[in-house]
Amino acid sequence: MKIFIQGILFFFFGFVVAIACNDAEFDNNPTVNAPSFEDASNEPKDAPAKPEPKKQPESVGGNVDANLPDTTIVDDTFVECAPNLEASVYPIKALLYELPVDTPALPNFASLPAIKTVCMKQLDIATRDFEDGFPGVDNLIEWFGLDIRFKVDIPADGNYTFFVNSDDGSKLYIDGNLVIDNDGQHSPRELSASVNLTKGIHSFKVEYFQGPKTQIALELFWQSESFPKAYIDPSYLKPDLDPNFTIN
Ligand SMILES: [Ca+2]
Repeated sequence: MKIFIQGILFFFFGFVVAIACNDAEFDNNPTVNAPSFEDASNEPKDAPAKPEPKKQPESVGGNVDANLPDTTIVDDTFVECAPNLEASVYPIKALLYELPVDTPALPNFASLPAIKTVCMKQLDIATRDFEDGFPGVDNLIEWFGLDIRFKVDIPADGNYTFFVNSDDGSKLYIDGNLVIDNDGQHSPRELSASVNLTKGIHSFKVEYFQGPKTQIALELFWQSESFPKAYIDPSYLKPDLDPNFTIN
């Protein structure tokens, strides 16, 4: 019996040693190969270690090449509106309308069906070609209109001058009053007007339309006795949260 047990132990021990050797050989393989690789590169021995190549993320839905740049967002002038506009960096909401070819001036937006709600960071579109269109809307780069709403937190009582540069037409309303009429089909044109405003929140509306492609422009500047002409800093821009001013 004793011999039998010794035999079993001997056999088992031999088996464990065989596996351990196998593992050791596997673990040592990279170390064994490494010197010959380094020697072949002729790098000085004291060269800093090469950084490990970045591990590629596992492909989830097909053969996506992780090295390709993300080209899905090419222009963030107009984006899908965030659920919480107050926390969004795109707080300016606009209803988008398709217009008939050869529209000569701003339409009455209330009489038209809007096709989309889009959001913007700022009215800072300097004159440029517009070829990227709107998120989720195909090939709308001319003959469209935007009814744009937002609030401005006026920092102090005073006289403010506003400037609107647009291609094509635009109108600026503050608290329901027409302040600048820059309407009509035209290349970039800047008009200005001054108004007295009290400190606090005021409602702004900018109506805009793009006539023939491809050039667009839509810039809103302000200026007061205490600061020079500039875009309205985003910290003064607030969303218009009117629940009726949206489409889904
Ligand atoms: Ca145009």
